[in-house]
Amino acid sequence: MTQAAVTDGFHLVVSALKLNGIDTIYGVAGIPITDLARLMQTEGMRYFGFRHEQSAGHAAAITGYLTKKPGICLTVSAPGFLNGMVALANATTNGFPMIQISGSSDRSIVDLQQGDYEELDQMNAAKPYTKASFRVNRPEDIGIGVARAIRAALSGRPGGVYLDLTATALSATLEGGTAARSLVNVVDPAPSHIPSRESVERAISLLTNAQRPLIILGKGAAYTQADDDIRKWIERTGSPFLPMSMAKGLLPDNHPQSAAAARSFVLREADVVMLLGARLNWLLAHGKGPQWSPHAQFVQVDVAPAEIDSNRPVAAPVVADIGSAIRCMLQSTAPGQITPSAGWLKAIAEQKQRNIERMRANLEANPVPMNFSSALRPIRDVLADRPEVYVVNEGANTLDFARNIIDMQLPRKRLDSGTWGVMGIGMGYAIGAAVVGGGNPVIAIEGDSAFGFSGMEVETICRYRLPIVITVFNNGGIYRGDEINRSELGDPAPTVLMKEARYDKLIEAFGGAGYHVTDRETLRRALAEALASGKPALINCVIDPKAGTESGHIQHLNPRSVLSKSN
Ligand code: ADP
Ligand code: TPW
Ligand code: MG
Repeated sequence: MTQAAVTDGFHLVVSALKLNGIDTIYGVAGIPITDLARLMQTEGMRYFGFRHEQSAGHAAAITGYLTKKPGICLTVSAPGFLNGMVALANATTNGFPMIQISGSSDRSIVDLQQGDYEELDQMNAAKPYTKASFRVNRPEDIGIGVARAIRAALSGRPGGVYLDLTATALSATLEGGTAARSLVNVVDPAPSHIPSRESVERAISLLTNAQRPLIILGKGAAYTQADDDIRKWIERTGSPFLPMSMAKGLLPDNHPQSAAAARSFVLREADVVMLLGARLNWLLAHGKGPQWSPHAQFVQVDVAPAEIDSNRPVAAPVVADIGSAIRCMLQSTAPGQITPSAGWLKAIAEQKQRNIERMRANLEANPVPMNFSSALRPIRDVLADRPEVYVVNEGANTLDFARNIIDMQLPRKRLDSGTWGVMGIGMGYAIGAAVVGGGNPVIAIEGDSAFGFSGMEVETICRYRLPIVITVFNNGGIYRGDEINRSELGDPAPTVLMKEARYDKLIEAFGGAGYHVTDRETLRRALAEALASGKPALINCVIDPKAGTESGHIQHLNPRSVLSKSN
């Protein structure tokens, strides 16, 4: 920083962030951080003002995932802070590096609960949802506070960090020399974790003896950005691989070793499974039956030691960062050393073929009104020639179908509801990807319910003129649009939304391009035109209200009353 005779907390925050290479901020302005947002702009940072802190937070989280630098969300006190917390907690759950910075009210009043404006003990409220939670009370601690937040967000398993800045610290002044000396340039915030030699040898020996190996790629592997080595490793082992949803594209979905089209078969039959940056959580049925063989043995590469044995015993843990682990494994494995049995590869190929045929039939069908497959068909075709486009995806049926139908060709292009299956990430992720995604366009494939959680951010998208095309899969409801009200009163049923809703009109209110489509040819043209324009657009896709299933593909997690009339 230039050494003025005197500076203040606002300037120190900006200098501390810039010193550490952070130049993009998402937030909502208000007391006490309005001037901080202004100053960020003055000082050459990009500040994106949102309509709701949750979306700003989601934009920050996905920025962290895509750039391996903590994404920053800036909020006001109490309610603004809490609005951002869902995104911060979601970042922690998904392992995305993010820092939420919130201004806070006068501590002497807050701590005695004397009823200050927006009073809340934010630092303690944030603790259960974050990797770390800090409060800066004095301007001379801003440098170290920012440094601690960056290191906590990035090291080990990345996650969310909360940094509380009191109004007092922000406005307090400090002598220029003291201020400059208080700043901290964080050195090597995510140091490599080299695996032990024994752990690598144990893993290789298990894989070498496998007949039916399987490699599962998770978003930890995508986050690592060791794309070339991961590809080399998969090809060297000749092993079938399954990408978890956000790891799609790490190797292209049409790679011959992809077993995605034979997913349940390979989970059930594999004898040695290597988990690369994927947790054995609900998304993998906890590694247990009936989806998994009780005899399968696991290799797990993860930077978080406590993740090992979380759901099932792991025979060969490799605690390391994935980049280092894969490099070591490549060095210690000769080509041809790990070879799946021919029978295994043949069985997978046959299974894939059968499933691909079935899917092809669904994609060829052209029902009126459109269903999920037929509406995704033109999107899939358009994206096949545009691998650089980011795909944001949320909903239930809209999520399940799009995950299966839309092929990804490049790493980290698919951004979705993730570990929690959360609704509301849509516009935040889309904006974050548009901002830090190298100028590539974004398509958000949204259920109509899912879109509603962050829909007001279309104004933000239009205000910043971002190249985002939103497709709303409008089936008039959560899961389905045809549920009937079972009461005597005339209220709509719990899962029903307005069938006739014209989401396209919403974006027109802000100068964006709206399209209303009821068939797949019009959808194809609308999407091609919208993507080519590079301007904000929203395509309202009318989908058959009867097309979906309740809870999508996770119906088994949805408890139903055995007594109520509703069954
Ligand atoms: P998915 O949902 O795609 O299955 P998860 O979020 O469940 O993926 O798992 C990601 C795992 O990757 C986490 O356990 C996390 O600790 C791990 N991870 C994240 N970054 C790295 C890294 N650089 N090296 C090793 N493991 C990592
Ligand atoms: C924050 C529960 C899971 S999926 C979903 C909800 C409300 C919406 C499904 O309807 P949509 O998709 O988007 O129209 P489709 O194609 O099936 O019709 N609140 C939060 N997160 C979750 N997951 C829910 C509620 C839910
Ligand atoms: Mg819907």
